[in-house]
Amino acid sequence: MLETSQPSLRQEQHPLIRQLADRIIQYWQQYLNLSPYNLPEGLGYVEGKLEGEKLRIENRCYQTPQFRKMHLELAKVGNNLDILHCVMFPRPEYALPMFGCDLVAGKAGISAAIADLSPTSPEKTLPQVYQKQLSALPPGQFSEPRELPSWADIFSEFCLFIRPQTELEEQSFLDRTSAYLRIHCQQANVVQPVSVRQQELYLAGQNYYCTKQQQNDKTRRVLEKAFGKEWADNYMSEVLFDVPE
Ligand code: 18B
Repeated sequence: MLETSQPSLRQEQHPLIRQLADRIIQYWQQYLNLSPYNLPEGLGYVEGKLEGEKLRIENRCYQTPQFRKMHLELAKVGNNLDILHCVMFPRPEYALPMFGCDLVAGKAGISAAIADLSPTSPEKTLPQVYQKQLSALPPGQFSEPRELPSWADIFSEFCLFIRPQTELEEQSFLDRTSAYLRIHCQQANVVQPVSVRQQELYLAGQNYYCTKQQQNDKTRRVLEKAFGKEWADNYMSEVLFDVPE
């Protein structure tokens, strides 16, 4: 049996994080043919100390015929910080973008909600069918958009990066992110493999994405404080944003 029940940390997370985690697992089960994916030894569940507070990390990982690795991570720092992180890495045979999202909740609520389907093509554009479907979605109303940092040139024009102000905005974020994920899973089920030459180019696109994500100092700082620099380096390059061979 494939273990797809929710991780226990989930129960202690901000409601939006719980809902998005549920939705992600639901769509993965509904649309894709999941097999287990084994993370490096000892990195499924980890605990560290961040300024006297416990940092707990719970990972869920799957693979499918189209995706080399689909990673859902929940993290909790004491009672101060809840984090959801999700990335779907396509197999290089498929010219698919990267689905990624990050939710960060502090005591005052969600400070960062980000979701995107990021291009991996040499032109750094999304496939036309994605552009068409994403353009057709209802835009959602968000009163506080956030500005992307300088490393973030990997994201598409559909990247959603906001600080939700109300529960209604939280639900709009959930709806739009779910739609991104649904479109992506549906496309993955009909996509045809590309030539070996093209595969190299798309793999280079994934490499670029990972290299840029590894420059996120806000993620790195949380991990470094709890586990030390060496561990954080290894975790960012081997678990969060590993570059396929
Ligand atoms: N991320 N995030 O995943 N990050 O992993 N995240 C933060 O309110 C963690 C991804 C992204 O403004 C913040 O400012 C930890 C993916 C962007 O400079 C914290 C983990 C995407 C920003 C964390 C994690 C992504 C951001 C600050 C491992 C996008 C803004 C919160 C579990 C697809 C960066 C805030 C900036 C912010 C932490 C994006 C604390 C520890 C997949 C763009």
